[in-house]
Amino acid sequence: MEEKEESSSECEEFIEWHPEGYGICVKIRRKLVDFMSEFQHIEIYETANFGKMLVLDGAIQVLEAGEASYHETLVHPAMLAHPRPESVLVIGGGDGGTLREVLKHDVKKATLVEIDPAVVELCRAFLRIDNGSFDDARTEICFEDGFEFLRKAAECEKESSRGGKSVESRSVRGTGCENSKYDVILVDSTDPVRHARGLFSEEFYAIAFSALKENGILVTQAGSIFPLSSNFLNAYYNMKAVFPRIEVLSAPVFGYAAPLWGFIAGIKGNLNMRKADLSGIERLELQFYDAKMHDTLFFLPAFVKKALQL
Ligand code: AG3
Repeated sequence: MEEKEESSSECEEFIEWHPEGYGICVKIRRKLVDFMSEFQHIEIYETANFGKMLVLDGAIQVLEAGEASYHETLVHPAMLAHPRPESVLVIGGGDGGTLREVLKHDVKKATLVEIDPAVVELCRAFLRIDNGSFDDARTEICFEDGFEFLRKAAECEKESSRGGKSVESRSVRGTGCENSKYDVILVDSTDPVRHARGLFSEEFYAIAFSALKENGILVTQAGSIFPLSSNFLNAYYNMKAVFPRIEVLSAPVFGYAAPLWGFIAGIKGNLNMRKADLSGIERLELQFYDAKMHDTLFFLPAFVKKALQL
């Protein structure tokens, strides 16, 4: 296939329409990947002007030039609010962007639970935003449904507290990496459709709550906040039913058809996300998030506060 000029009118366009009747259109230089996996349609493009782009089932997940604000907001406020985040669980995140940011911290173990091995394989080879994080010694990758993974962990835990049968049950039912508790859980999923729907349910949040250590934080990407989406509201109320304290963060994510993207943090125990210790922020070498931005992430448009009764 011939390389095309950026300015060429022959460039193709990729359009993602939202059901509400608006969308985003990106000029494409060429398609690198077009693959139907067991779970979804995976496409990776080289765009004309904004780097590579990952699309799953027609929804843009990563636009290289815009992914920093998404991944940095999902990861760092929680990691900095925790005094010692040693054990981190990432659910979804098969492109490696979240893992890359997590590993900038001094963690002992980062477990990635991704349902679709093809996403990891293709992103590792063609998207390449993981910065080597898939091969980091602290990384453990499980190809499994995130909800199932945590459900098994909860069963394991119940059995071991009943009489120490956990090793047995682990070898029968699990992959072995579900047998621990986490300081931070990050849900980097697709929109709540098909296999990802459960990751926004009250039942999932309850299981995730018990998979956190005494002090822990779960952060999920939660959809568009402006316009205020039903996806966001569902996640918000389901999480609120489980966690004693929650925080809403929002950031502009270039590549998503919404000027503000929402993230919801559920806090367990004695942690204060707004007053996180930001002294280590400089050494993280970030593109979007810094100490001033930290405060900004917690400001919400008035109409959102009103809708959430804040
Ligand atoms: N996951 C959240 C993407 C949601 C985008 N939705 C959409 N385009 N309709 C992003 C994965 C990045 N690691």
